[in-house]
Amino acid sequence: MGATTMAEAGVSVAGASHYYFERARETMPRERLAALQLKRLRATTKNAYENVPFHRARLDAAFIEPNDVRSLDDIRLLPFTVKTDLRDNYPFGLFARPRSSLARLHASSGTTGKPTVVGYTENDLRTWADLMARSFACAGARPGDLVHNAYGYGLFTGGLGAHYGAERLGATVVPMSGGSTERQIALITDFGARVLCSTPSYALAIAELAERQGVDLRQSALEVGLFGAEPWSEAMRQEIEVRLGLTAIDIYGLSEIMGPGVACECEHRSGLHGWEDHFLFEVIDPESNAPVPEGHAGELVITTLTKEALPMLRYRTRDITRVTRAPCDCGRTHLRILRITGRTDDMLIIRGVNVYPSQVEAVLIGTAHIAPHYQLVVERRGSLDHMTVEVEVRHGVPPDAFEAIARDVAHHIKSLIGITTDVVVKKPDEIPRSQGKAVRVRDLRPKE
Ligand code: DLL
Repeated sequence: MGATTMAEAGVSVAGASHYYFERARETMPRERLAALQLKRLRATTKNAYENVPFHRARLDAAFIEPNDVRSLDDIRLLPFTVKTDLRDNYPFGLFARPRSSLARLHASSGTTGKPTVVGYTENDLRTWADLMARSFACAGARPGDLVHNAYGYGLFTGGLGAHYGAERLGATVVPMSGGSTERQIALITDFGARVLCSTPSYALAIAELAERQGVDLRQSALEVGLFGAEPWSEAMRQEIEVRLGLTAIDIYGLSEIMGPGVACECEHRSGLHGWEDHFLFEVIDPESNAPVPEGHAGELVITTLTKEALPMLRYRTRDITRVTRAPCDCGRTHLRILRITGRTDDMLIIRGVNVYPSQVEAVLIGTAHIAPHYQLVVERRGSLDHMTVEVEVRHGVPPDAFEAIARDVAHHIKSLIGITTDVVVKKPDEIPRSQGKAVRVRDLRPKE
């Protein structure tokens, strides 16, 4: 894959100066993009069919051969792949290449049973670094920038994914990983990082400790943050921007498909460009499995188009979003995935009302005296689910104000989301802080 198109960088689109890592690819006319996708979809289906017995058996059972894929709409002939398919074929059963020819493995933390293992060939790693470099550039990072990488290194794809992408861009990386927050603050300040990579919840934890230490990160060199790996709200974005003094950019990805860099916002921040030369995106109704019309919400389904080691056919991400193919002012032609509002498996049904944690977050962050840290505790009371919202006051709020704050928060949640909740107001620092993905829900309901 020809990656380095630095010579084409800094070109002008509609009067504005835009920087692309791979301009020709990123601004490719949609018809050409579709033709490239079809060619690659056929190759991917062939790779899966010929090299993964699991996929071959399922395609055979559906009487489909790779040659039957003649148009992009024919993707609907292919069966879906779900997370349990990876677990059932643990550890390497879905790999299309012998383990000995792979360059790297990553794995999910696997809170429920076996971890999910993913593998990469050298080419897969090269593509991943290119797409992460493309995402960095799209977000506003530039060659020569200092990138402070606070995504966790190790089996999680965040750390190494961002690391090699930043290097590929031509930036200087500080491979910090998560944790040691005090040290993070010192190095961000001393080295003069312009770009910060972390989960949005950890970015806030960094901001908070800095404020307590009397370090004003708004005066630091930080200008751009690439935040992802967990759902976050527009309200959270504003909070982070105000407290860190940077532009907060949303970046999306998942290990089963690659890792970070599947999609990323540009400076216009009106959806995340999904890199369609390497992935085919669909949005379906998670109940009926039928495609939803463009712009409607549904479950994001992704097919990899170039992955050698782990081709994925119609992977059910469980992430809920909408997409638009309308042109973007940045000149990129790749579709935009709107902010992920939650996961099908995160959805809570409280007395018949469907609620995502991110909706509660949006209400909390707009409320006076409340710090942007919270947990939702879900219990079964009789035959009904009940939610307790645990919030934390900002420093300096006196305990005799807690009761009124609790009433205020409960009232806002009731009027904006329509559910009745108990609200427990805690003192500063009583809600656990994350160094990676925040734990937003404590589900105490009996397991079915
Ligand atoms: O979280 C990869 C990643 C690392 C993405 C760093 C962005 C930055 P997994 O651990 O496999 O991979 O988790 C993937 O996290 O299906 C979503 O539910 C969620 N997620 C990731 N990015 C976002 C985002 C990485 N920007 C799962 N907004 C996905 C909302 C996100 N949810």
